[in-house]
Amino acid sequence: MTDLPLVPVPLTVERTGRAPFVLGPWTMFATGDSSEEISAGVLAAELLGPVVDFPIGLSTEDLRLPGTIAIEIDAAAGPADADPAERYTVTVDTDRIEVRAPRPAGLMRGVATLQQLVTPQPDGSVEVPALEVHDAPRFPWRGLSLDVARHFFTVGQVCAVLCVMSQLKLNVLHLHLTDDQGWRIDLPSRPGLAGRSSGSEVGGGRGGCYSAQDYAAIVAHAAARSITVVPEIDVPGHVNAALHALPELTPDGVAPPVYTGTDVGFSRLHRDVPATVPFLRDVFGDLAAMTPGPYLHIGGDEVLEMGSDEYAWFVRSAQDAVRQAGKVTVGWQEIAHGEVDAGTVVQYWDPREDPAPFVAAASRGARLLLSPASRVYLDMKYDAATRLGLHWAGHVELRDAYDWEPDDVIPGVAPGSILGVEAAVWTETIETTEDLFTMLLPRLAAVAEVAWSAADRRGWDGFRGRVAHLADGWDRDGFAWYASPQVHW
Ligand code: TNX
Repeated sequence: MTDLPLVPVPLTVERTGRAPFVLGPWTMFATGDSSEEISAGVLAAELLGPVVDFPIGLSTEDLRLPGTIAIEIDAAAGPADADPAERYTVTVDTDRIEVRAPRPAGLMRGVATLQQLVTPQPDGSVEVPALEVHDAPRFPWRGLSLDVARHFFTVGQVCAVLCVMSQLKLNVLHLHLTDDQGWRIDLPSRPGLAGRSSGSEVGGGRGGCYSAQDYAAIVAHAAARSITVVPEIDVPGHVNAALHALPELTPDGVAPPVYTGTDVGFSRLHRDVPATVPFLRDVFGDLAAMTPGPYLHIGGDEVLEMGSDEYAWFVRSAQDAVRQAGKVTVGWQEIAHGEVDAGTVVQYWDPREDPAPFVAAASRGARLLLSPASRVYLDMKYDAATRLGLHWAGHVELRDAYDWEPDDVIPGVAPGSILGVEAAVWTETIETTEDLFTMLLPRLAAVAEVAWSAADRRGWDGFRGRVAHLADGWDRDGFAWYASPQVHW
């Protein structure tokens, strides 16, 4: 579709045949004077600076001057029939570049496109080919779920993830904040909880947790890139860390020990324990107050030792707590065994399960988020030789993460019920920044293209050629990546 190294591939790209724009120390960003435009300009300068190797200035006055890269809100920019939320236009001419979009998020997506178009030349100069891009996403939710519970990842590490996400136009960071091995967020209503249950992780390492300020910093870094943070507190299973710190949540009042293994399904909350309802109300209330985005994730997965009535009661109670806190519920696919409200987001992950419950939920107005494990679980090994990762859903090589069609994942679901696609990286085996990025890259680029690009615009042959060009940027930014043998890097 295009020879340009753009991932995800845009809706339309047209080369104009004119001479390229040449960047130099004289180049300036010029933005409108709203704070959103200035923020987009600052982010653009931050993204392009390392590519060109000289600082690029920013002005709010010289929008039309030659040599400028204009960044401006323009209601008419982007493909007219697309949702205005993230659509954008990038126009590169010999003496000017314009990035225009109806909304700030679109400006961010346009800047990400521009970053991929900047091409260092053999003679040391830096060019952008003359062209016009009109672009908009296929799905409004293009996410990555990061498990910070099995192994803890610091604010700095999460910000590095946000950086690579924004380069790929992903717009949702889902943080799996609690699990059997650790409770990673300090909440005001349960001041001792994180303190008592965050000092460990899988394998017995140091663990860690986010203070309210840490979490606010993650949210702010995400917002600067027009990325929404969706926090998850996993109930009613995966709660050993909560039970360890708050023994009043157990029937016998006895705290279970810290857990550092990797089994799932052995811990649970109890409907008939009096502390349970206040716990749900308070932790989701706290999380809502700390989270500007509209969604809270209630988990709901892998509750192996609970009757279906009690499970359905938990799904009801957690959704009520989230709604009372003013947010919309997201839950793993199992919640479709309970009563799912219209508008609730059901996150599909396990292809081994009968799809009937989530097909029914969708027909009653639930929205589906697709995370099929055999495609987008980026903690799966690439192949048998991969040092890290699990393989319960098979091996996930780059092509597996790329070559699938969201509309075909769940037979019987109308395409209009699909809200988007989300990759997930569980961290039972993943400990360091290098581990994390080796599992994310290049597969996150594949998932990003599945989620952003129109079905008729993308294809494996084109993708494997284009993705090869991203590796220079990953090296420049210090992100480890896996040299999949399916690509000529
Ligand atoms: C399943 S996916 C889980 C996680 C594990 C993951 C490992 C889901 C909702 N639950 O608890 O970490 O598999 O791949």
